Amino acid sequence: MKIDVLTLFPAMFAGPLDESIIKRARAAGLLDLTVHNLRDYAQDRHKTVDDRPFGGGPGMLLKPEPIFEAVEQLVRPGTRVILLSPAGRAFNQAIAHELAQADDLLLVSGHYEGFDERIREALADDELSIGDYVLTNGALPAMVIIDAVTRLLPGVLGDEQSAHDDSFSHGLLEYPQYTRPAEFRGMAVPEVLLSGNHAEIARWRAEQSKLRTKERRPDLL
Ligand code: 9D3
Repeated sequence: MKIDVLTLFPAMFAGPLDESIIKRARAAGLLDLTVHNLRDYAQDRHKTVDDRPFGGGPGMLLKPEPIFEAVEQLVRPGTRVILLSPAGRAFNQAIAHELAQADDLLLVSGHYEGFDERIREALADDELSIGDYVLTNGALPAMVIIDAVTRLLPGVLGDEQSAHDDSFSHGLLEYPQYTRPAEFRGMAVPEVLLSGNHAEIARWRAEQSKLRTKERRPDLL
């Protein structure tokens, strides 16, 4: 998959996407990621990318010309153009699966008070938020989405981890897990896990998952 990112903060992307599984996916050619500086597409000698809202109000808006120029240069047939903003629909695992089916993604990171509405209307296939909290810009959300989508691409995770993932993500939180030692600073591992009774263990885990989900994330039930 090809992912292009359009951002005012390209330097933020160095680091997080050069580690671990994403690094491997890129090295293997499974993810082809390019980060573009929105300012490079500005049309005037001051490299202006934002302006004040008509009608007044606080803050600045990303102006249309640089984003139209960039998107028109970067899209190919089959590219899904996604705006990142606090006003987007809430990103989740189902959307990650959906995006993993696309040929190409172009993620457009927001900033300031938002986008001129014509950017949404004319260019965006979708608009996503990663949750209900206020960040300074859309760069971290872009990285979150890239991470969640990349690990779903065929060949990125080993078979073991993929299968593990499928069997555990039944929409419940994970049950408590323990490794050695069986007793640590007076804290014992639950007896059932040492019993070797796999039916009992499965029953215990299912029950713990449900209890934990009811306690912490009743919205999932
Ligand atoms: C109208 C007041 N603010 C909305 C809550 C304006 C605003 C604040 C912060 C507009 C943009 C931003 C920067 N954040 C993002 O661009 C962003 C974001 C976020 O802040 N939280 C969760 N997901 C996302 S995706 C992009």
